Amino acid sequence: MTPTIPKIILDTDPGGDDAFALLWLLSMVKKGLAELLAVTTVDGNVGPEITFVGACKLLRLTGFSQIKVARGVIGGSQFNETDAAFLHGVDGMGNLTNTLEPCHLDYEAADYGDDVIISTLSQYPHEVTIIAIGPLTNLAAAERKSPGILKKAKEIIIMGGAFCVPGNVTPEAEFNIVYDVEAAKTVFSSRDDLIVIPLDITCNLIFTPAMAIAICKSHAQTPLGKFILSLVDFMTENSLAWRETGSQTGFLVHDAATLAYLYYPENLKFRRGYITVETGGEFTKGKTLLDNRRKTKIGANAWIAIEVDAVNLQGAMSEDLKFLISNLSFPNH
Ligand SMILES: [Ca+2]
Repeated sequence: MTPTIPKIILDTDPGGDDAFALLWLLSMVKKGLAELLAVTTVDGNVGPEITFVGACKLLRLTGFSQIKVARGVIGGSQFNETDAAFLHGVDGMGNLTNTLEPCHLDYEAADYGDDVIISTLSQYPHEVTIIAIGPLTNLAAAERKSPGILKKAKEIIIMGGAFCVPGNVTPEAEFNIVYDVEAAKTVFSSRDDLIVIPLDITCNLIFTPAMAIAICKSHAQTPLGKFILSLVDFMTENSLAWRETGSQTGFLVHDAATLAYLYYPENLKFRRGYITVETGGEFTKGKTLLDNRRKTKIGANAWIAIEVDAVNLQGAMSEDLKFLISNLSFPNH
């Protein structure tokens, strides 16, 4: 059987690490190895209009402004503590988006993420891969509006959850899950073969300023080169301040690990399991749980990544980003 080019919806809340996931995916589009049908933005790291504008500007920066962008469904969050602007910047991307060309799409006129997911999965049943790297609000809204629709995806790859490591928002909870626990519960109930990339492995993916310099090399003065270098510096400084990487200089590219599942799976190992989400705990809301007791179990809803080859994963990402920055379509970039 000849492999087919993956048709993809990227559901994202840019987000410094979202930016690297999107750029890595665009390198695959550039190579003819991905068809990016839509970017559905979502309320998360920063508010819904800001994630929409950020995604649009990144697509424009890289010459992909023809790709459809959807706005996030409003009102999903039950998480009242904070967004993640303290880590990612008030614009989600290092306070750098004001240095980029203006947003080319109208937020108010954009379709909502749930509607785009429903229409796209209906148009291409069992052909579309959803990569979900933000809170699961849009996916859950689609499932509630059209029960069973998420089963029409070919596969759903989720960055989210923390099982045997501390959370990155509360002691127990990872951001994408705790930001909208009801959405997470809905999505984890939607099918039995979710692909879940948790904090347990993404906390090993420290992307460094030296890697960024190597990627940009002779393109350091181009708009994309400047953006990458500045974003990595910003994220690194904040990540160190928030002890995200210990003493290691760099920042965690959590979301980019989803791309490895599709294109470099040799870098990941998985186990089966039934993930449940704590939706009501006073101290543990947003915690993701697996039953590791040595007793007979029936049923599972996910494949959960448990090991990563961080060196080779980031090597693959770096080489593909080099390809992207060296092959942009317009002469002055
Ligand atoms: Ca994200």
